[in-house]
Amino acid sequence: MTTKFYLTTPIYYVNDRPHIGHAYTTILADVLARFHRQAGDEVFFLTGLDEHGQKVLQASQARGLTPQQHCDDLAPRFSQLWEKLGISNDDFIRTTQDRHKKVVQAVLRKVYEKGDIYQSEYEGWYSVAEERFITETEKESGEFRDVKMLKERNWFFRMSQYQQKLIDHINAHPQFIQPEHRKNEILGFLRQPLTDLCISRPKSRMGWGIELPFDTEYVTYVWFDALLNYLTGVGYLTEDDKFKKWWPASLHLLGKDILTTHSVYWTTMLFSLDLPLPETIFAHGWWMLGESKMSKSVGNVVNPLDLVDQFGVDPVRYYLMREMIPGQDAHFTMESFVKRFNSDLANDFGNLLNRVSGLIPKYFNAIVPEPGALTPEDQHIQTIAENLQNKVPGLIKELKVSEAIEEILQLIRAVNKYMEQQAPWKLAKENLPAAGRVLYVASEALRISALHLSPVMPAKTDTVLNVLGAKGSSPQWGGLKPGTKLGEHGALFPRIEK
Ligand code: ME8
Repeated sequence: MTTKFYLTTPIYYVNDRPHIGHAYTTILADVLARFHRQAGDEVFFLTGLDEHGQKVLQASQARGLTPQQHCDDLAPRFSQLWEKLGISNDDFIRTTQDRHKKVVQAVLRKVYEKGDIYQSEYEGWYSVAEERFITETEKESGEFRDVKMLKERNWFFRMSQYQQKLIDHINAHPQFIQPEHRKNEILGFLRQPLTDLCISRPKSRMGWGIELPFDTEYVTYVWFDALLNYLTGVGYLTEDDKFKKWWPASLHLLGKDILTTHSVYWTTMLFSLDLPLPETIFAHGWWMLGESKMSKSVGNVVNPLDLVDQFGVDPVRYYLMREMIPGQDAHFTMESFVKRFNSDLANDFGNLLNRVSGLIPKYFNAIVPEPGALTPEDQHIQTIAENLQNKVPGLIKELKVSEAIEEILQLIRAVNKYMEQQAPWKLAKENLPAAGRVLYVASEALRISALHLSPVMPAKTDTVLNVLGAKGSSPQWGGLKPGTKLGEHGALFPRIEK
């Protein structure tokens, strides 16, 4: 039976070009999507852009463009970057698309008719930077910038009435908010009374958004609009079969900065719509540069394209996946990038390929030799390779991508060590079949590690599998066929010299 797996990234604001933080979430989602497809699951992977609201409006004004011109100009920078990074998303949603505006307006009508939306005058602290009213406690925390007192007539969503239902849901579904410590933060937040959510902005103050269907003087608050992309993307209210097939989402992947909007605003919106909640919301940590979060407003961002142009796509994907433990923060440094590249990719993985593809042509006419009966040393390598099949899927399910990679690298390191001990280059002179056996075992382990690494480095592992004539083979031991002619290749990961 195939399992369906619907996963999403946040839809990013089009207020500037994408940086490595956006690339990280999107690559992580892509790696998960590829792992699931490899395991035989049916996957729908959605990403896209958040194009309404004040931040986008301000960014367009700063460039002297209309907001729509600004969005149309910047959107390709995201989609083209995703293409360059090998992102295998199934759809790319933009909130200014008609299909989305229709869903937002239909949802507003439904929620309004249900009696979950009401109008009221509200006076309170408003954070211009965050685009929302904040509580007194939040103001005192000092974490919000551009705070001012604002009095306005607005439309509100009765979020507060769903507070207990949400708490009960979180407690009854341990997988719902991940990692555990983030779930506890949300439960802590929910110990305070939940207020209702202001879901409108008067056009007189901020007109860039989707008009409320029941009051044309207002546009929809950007978060109420944006979160609904997860429904639009799978055909809510328009393509019933598609929607039935994919909803609820299996995984919403996001950074910890937007966990509250997802676990509180979004879930109560879904309650109001009588729709099931996503299975898991996973909040990863931040990429930091020095002591600060990498962000456009701080201005300390690393441009993923610069790295990719210099070192290639797969090493960047590898570094981001290996270096961050999802759930914790990670520090970006060029030193750690170069170190990972040289040690894991050039010395371990690339070196194993070079050995195999250097020795088999030299002693066996580039034909994969017959292994014959395996020795205990060979079987040790076989066991590590076979164990990966049990370990990797479990780790991926828990989003422990970094640990999964480390497991695969341990196989590669074990094979390199085995090669040094067995020294097939010496064996070839005394006992050619024994050299053949060792080279078979090493090539087979290389094939299996390349298959396991392929969701992380699709292009480079493709090269390895092509060399071994093993594209599309299964990760079971014995998939490499003796008699296969090896292909040729260039340097897989040329060492980065200082
Ligand atoms: O919040 N480290 O969009 P956004 C890791 N439009 N991840 C980072 C990061 C960093 N330093 N900086 C950004 C929005 N991210 C809304 C979302 S969803 C319905 C609406 C990633 O452009 C991370 O995934 O500010 C974070 O949650 C997201 O970008 C925020 O992107």
